[in-house]
Amino acid sequence: LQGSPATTATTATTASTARFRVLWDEIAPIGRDARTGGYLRYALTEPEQRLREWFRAQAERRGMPVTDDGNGNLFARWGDPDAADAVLTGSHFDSVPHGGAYDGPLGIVSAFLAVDELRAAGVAPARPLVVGAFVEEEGGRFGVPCLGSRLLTGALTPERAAGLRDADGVSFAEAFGGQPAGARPDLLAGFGAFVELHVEQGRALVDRDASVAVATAIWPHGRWRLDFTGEPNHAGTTRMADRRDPMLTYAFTVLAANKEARLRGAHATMGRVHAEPNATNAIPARVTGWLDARAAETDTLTGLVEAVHAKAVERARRDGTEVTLAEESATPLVGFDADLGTRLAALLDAPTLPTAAGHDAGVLAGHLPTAMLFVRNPTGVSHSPAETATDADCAAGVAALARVLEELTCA
Ligand code: HGY
Ligand code: MN
Ligand code: MN
Ligand code: MN
Repeated sequence: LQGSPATTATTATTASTARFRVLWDEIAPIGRDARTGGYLRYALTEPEQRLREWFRAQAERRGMPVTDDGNGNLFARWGDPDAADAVLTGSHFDSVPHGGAYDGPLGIVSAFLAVDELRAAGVAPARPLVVGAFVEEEGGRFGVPCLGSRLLTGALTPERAAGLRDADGVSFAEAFGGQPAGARPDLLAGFGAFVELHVEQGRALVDRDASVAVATAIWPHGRWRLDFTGEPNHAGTTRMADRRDPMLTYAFTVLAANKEARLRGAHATMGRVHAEPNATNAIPARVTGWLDARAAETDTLTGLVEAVHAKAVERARRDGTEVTLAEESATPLVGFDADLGTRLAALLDAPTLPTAAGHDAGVLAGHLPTAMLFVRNPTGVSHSPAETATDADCAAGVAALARVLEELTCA
């Protein structure tokens, strides 16, 4: 392999495992819900703001000046402020409601530790290294995933982002304190590559008995809002034959999504629902349900969503209700840079695997040579308090990231 001599290892040591634990313990308590053990780290709320302050302190501790892109994304830089081919690494702080500890933060903690490993090995990068933290990757507060990276790349307009509202009706602009800047091609032009380290959200690395893998692709995926409208009425006095109950149509649609996904070898769930007026003794006026659908190929995904919509409309006719479908966000198949992925898999002697999870790397892949590293998750569970990773595997992830960053900043 051309490139720099290997001065950083790609495996964990007792010392690097201990270093990981020390830094991890600084953020582990932030936003953790005592009842469920899951995390409530919604974008721009108090816990996530504390993590952003932690980010600034880490950068400060390493003499890395921090800038933001005017969209809520933070960047800490090691190296020449004017060089135009910086290597970016990082991830996100925000979580889904009661999500796991590692999804997002692991990529940021590992990035700072990788900087430490490079410096300890005396590596002097030929091009700058930037650690990034992207805002609202989960879409858990404002509903659009990868909001920060989509704003940065222009995939989402500042106007649409500004108007997005959370469950309390607070807009992104109000939470952010103004209109986001939107696309920053000037900033993007300064990056030569992006590498995101992320906890694996499945069991592939457990099955392969490996600590780290290199990603090959992200499945096409998206989220669609379905609005079911019926006739509000009394739960007791209304005859069954006279009811126009949108909850019935919604329930049928949930089952249809599951069935149509299984028929296609695709994935779908409707994990979020809102009923109005949401009263035990009232037939709802309206039920809003969100479909999360994903498939290995785009046309399979399109076929799945169309089939679910058609089944919902057909059932609505029977129930005397109405249903509309609106796409809230959709990500086409992301094929990571194959040459880069092959090169890194060989460098790390690591397996490669696709993922059905979305990431900021999936957004940036359309603008920069992009790669992802996955770290083994013994439960394979994610978006749940059961998500986990061992300190030794996390330290192995740091070593792998440091080796990759050395390769990309020195080669
Ligand atoms: O939803 C996803 O796939 C990602 O974890 N945000
Ligand atoms: Mn996630
Ligand atoms: Mn994530
Ligand atoms: Mn009454």
